[in-house]
Amino acid sequence: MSEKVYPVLASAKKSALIDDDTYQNWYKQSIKDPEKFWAKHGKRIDWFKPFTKVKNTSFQGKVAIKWFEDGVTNVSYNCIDRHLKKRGDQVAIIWEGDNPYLDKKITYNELYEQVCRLANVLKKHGVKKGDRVTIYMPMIPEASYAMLACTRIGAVHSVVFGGFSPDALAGRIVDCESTFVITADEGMRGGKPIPLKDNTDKAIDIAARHHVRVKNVLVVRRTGAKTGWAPGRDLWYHEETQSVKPECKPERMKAEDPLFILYTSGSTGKPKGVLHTTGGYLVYAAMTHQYVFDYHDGDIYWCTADVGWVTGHSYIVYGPLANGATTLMFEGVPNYPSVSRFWEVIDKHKVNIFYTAPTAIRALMSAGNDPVAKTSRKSLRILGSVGEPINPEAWEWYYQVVGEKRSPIVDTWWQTETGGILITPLPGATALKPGSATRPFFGVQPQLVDNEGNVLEGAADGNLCITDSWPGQMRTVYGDHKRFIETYFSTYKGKYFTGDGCRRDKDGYYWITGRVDDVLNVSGHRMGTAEVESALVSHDTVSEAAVVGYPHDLKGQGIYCYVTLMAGLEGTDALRKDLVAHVRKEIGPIASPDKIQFAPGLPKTRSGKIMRRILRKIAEDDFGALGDTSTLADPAVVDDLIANRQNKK
Ligand code: 6R9
Repeated sequence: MSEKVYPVLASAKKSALIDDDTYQNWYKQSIKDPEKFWAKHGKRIDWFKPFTKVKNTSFQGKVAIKWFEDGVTNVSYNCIDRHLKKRGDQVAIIWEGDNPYLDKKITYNELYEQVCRLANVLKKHGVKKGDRVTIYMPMIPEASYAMLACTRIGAVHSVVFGGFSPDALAGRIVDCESTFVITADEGMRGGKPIPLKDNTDKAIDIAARHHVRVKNVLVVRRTGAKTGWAPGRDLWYHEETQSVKPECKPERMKAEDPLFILYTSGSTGKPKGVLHTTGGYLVYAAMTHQYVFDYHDGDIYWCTADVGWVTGHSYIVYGPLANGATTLMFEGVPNYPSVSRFWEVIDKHKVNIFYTAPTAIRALMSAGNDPVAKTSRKSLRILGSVGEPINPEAWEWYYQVVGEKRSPIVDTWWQTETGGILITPLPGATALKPGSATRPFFGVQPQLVDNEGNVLEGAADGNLCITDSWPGQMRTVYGDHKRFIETYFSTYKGKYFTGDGCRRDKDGYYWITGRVDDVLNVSGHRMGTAEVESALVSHDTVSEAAVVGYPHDLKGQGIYCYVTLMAGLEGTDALRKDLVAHVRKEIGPIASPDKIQFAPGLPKTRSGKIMRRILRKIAEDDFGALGDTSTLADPAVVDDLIANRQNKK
């Protein structure tokens, strides 16, 4: 790993909100007296009724996490209403279409009207505080209106990424018993339409078979494509929003009232409904957005994530809008119409802060420097990275070529579960090391433990835990608190276990080394090997499947599947294609297997456990170091697996 150090840039230090002394000071305070620290920073949002209690959290026993619990507030009020006096005419959202000739600017005044109207539509159709609303949308402003409208009336949104299949959407509708869906006729990405309404129709049929009946579907007309229509159930967004008043009083919400559910993959079973609540989440999202990106009033800020992921929730919508920022929302993809698109959008809208993912950086890096060099990028001040470890080569390219050494890179480590950024540099405070997420944010106490749970001090390599709560932390798995405790607080008793491996160097910098559980990170998207396996075995021809990740130049990790067919069947290329299509249909294109190896047998222990360690090594073409195979029930299967490996170098 690179150990190069880049000192804090003088230019970044000059204007910075937080310098290194302040960081050290605040960090110490935040650990020594979290009550006092968060009592102060909890006031950064407006409360209808101020909180008097700050922190009431326990990682032991039943695990109960409460922040600012007797405070009353509303998220949409904080993201919109409180800004109107000062910045009603300021742009809140810049929308840049997939088609470079399409864009739109929405002021805070306009955002207020749109969100109020939509909130009234929800109410008109019977959506009440606490009800779950599923949002399955392209990257258009209406996606943000939908999220904010839910928060205005206290409904709990569940945003489902537009790239997910009808089956995956149905599973998420059923799990939280959502009876109202907001979608669009189609989405547009890279010039290609995505049939969101048709997918929704299919998902609703599947959900009905599981006894969850969706009452209404509100449809935004994005492309004008013809879609199915169920009269009485389906409603046009443009008609409904005109039929209601442009004002809607924000609901009084307790700090610990549920705000949203976001499904994410774990190492076992179905995706979990990560539940975030109102007050602590918003305080943490807003505070990290301000300090991590050194956000100043008037900055143009662009996060390229999709609102279907947590990064879109916290750093396109809630954090920036709570801070009264101008947030750019991009409908398209980095390479359409050309690989200069990101840099052209930066120039077009004079973007100051740019936040993207290593997978995009690597893909654009592979297109060479010319597509970057022909753009100006003079407006850029801060660069950010999120979603997976950034390899030092990609970091250097981002820093040298994209940022021309003028912009610090904040490599931000966090998770759906954490609500906001936990380990990150601060632009004016932290010397950078390419590939390291560097130091903890205020109030965050990382700890490394070995596999037996022994605490590791100083420079060490281990499993990353967090020992105490921060306001943005998830509160439970929706409908399954036991699973919450088991997943996060049982591996190492009384600690939040992140599932990530991590190294701490002699300077106390953290280097995330990737997941240590059976979760893959493919192009920054989290996926459980178990999900891909169950998609594969649901195919008629498959009797057993085991899925592992392997290093992939562009995606970070690729998906390698070992498939055992039903007796008498032969593995052909046609069947491979069929299996790939099947997984795409079951989960979505992001889960497309990269390699499929037909395996007559899988390496198992005598108790029947698949030895994934061996499968990972073979997928990496590194079978010289298979380790101990003596516990295998049938060591001969390994020879066959090696002989037929799909990643031969
Ligand atoms: C925000 C988000 C979380 C997992 C996490 C880790 C990986 C995210 C990272 C990073 C190294 C970074 N991850 N950011 N690894 N450096 N800066 O991505 O949430 O989709 O839940 O994924 O992503 O493995 O555990 P989520």
